[in-house]
Amino acid sequence: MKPTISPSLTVFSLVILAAGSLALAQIPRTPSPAGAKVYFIQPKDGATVKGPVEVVMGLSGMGVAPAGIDAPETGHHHVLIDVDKLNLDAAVPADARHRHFGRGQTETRLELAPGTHTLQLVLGDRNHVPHNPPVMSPKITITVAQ
Ligand SMILES: [Cu+2]
Repeated sequence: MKPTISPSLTVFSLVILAAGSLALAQIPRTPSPAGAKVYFIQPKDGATVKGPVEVVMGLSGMGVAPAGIDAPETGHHHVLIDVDKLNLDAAVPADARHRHFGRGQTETRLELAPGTHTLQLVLGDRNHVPHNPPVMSPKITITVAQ
């Protein structure tokens, strides 16, 4: 009898291959609409402020939704403090320099050490992953007075 490859083994191999390539694939990013923008209403770029720093976050062209909510063209704010480079293909880290506002907050007060700091806003989808294209503010520089 001629040896044949069992069909179930072939299907099994294909499933393994598919699972392997899925693991290698990047986390899917949620599309953002053209023209969407996040920006600082407060503080202003170049401002010297007293701590705690009052931050007011603005968003246009999209809506604010809490993390975990699957609604089109929405996201939640993140403030990046003194962060040079963010990996756009992963969830925003959660630490002292990457602050999440996953309840949909648009205002906060930041306790920052006296001196110069950069702040940047990035919107994240329900999984905290930046949209595609990313909705990020320009980086602003502030000085926190003693
Ligand atoms: Cu988040």
